[in-house]
Amino acid sequence: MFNSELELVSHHLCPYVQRAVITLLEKDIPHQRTYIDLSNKPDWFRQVSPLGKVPLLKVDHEVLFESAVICEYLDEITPGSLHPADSLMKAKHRAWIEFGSSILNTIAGFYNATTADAFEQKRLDLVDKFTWIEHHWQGELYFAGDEFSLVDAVYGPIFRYFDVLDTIADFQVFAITPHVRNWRQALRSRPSIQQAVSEDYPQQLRTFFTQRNSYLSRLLFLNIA
Ligand SMILES: N[C@@H](CCC(=O)N[C@@H](CS)C(=O)NCC(=O)O)C(=O)O
Repeated sequence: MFNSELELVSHHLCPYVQRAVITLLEKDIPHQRTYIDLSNKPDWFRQVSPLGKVPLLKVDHEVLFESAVICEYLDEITPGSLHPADSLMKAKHRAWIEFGSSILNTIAGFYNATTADAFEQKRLDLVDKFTWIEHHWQGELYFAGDEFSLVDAVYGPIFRYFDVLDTIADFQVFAITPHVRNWRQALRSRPSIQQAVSEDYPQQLRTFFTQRNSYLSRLLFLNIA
């Protein structure tokens, strides 16, 4: 079927990298992973990464960037598909994947907010975004029914943030979104999603949060004290 050597240039906490790892695992694709320090990017990485971001996928001597592109490529080179065949449905899935990226930006705003007001505003933005999904939910176990899709590969890493955030406080982000809560639970049980990060991911993410010098860092400090 497919003879190229694949290497995913990665970072332990990156949710965009996780999308690619989940796709690799779902499609059972042999690959290597190389982890880099994003606060001290190696020269070889700067030379091949146009945006200076992970994930990158090296395919023999070619380099792909942008997680959505990488996931679609991995999906296309292997049997079966994690995208719908119908063009309109495929476009819809891509749109909700893009929405997932905007949720990730809001999550970053949430853990970086420096004041209680800014933090609360980001919390409300998250509630609002998940409420959009709730109102448009047509899925069952997964986004497209019983079949796992690339949309699920995007939201698994999003929900994973809240597994750690839930240990700090109850931020009530999913209080009014029962379908989203069930979806979160289904994705948490999926082996590819569980295996997309290392066992010490929760501790690494907590450490990352404490280093933000943000409102959440202070909550975490109080939580530990
Ligand atoms: N749109 C990109 C976003 C990737 C991204 O933001 N990666 C972050 C880590 S999670 C990164 O590499 N940041 C390094 C930097 O911006 O310097 C994608 O979907 O691949």
